[in-house]
Amino acid sequence: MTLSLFEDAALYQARREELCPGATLLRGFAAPNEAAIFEALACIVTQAPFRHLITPGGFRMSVAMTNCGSYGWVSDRAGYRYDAIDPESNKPWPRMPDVFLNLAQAAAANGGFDDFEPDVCLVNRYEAGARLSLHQDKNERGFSAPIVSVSLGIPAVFLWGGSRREDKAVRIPLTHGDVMVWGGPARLRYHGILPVKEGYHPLSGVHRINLTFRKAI
Ligand code: MD3
Ligand code: FE
Repeated sequence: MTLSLFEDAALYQARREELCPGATLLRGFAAPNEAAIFEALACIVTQAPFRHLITPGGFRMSVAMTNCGSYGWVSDRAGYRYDAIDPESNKPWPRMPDVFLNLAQAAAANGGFDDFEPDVCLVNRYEAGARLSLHQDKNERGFSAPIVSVSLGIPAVFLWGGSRREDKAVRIPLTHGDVMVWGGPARLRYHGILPVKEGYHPLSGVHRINLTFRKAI
């Protein structure tokens, strides 16, 4: 039997790991909603297809990205920023589906952050070999809201660093359905994803999908 997001808070307690103050790992939290999540994602990518952005330094990112919500995270030769308009379509980003918003808010509350109002969901798609080097998320206007991250599809190894780039990073394996909440003192920690290994998942095929919910503005 599959329990809904709201029926199983007690069960999730058992699989909740507090990594440090402000950082909570909710193993399998998104799994009960996997079908609705992938349906909503299919609708988003018809309007805003995945694309490989160019970094300000001129490199093509190995991770393919799209967004939904009031804003989207974009990168080009001019820099990183949030934009209400998708530069590929010149139209607003697709709206954030209810299943995404409800999941992000329930996870944030579970991690100790009530009233999370994300205005962006960045969708990252990794194929074998794709990676995200160590960075901080600091393009947002403020850092009081948490970041909620949902891992789907094939597994990956998350690199969890400290508040300085040279701080030693811990490796955390992430699998389908895992959700992480990062707020408070954990919000500006360095983090990244090691090159993804080949794999197959029935819902995502050869890909890893990550949903990152943020309050950008
Ligand atoms: C820790 N994405 O899009 S999400 C990103 O799996 C990004 O696609 C990774 O980092 C991914 O910027 C990791 C986990 C995550 C997100 C934000 C954080 C971890 C974080 C902010 C602070 C500390
Ligand atoms: Fe990040």
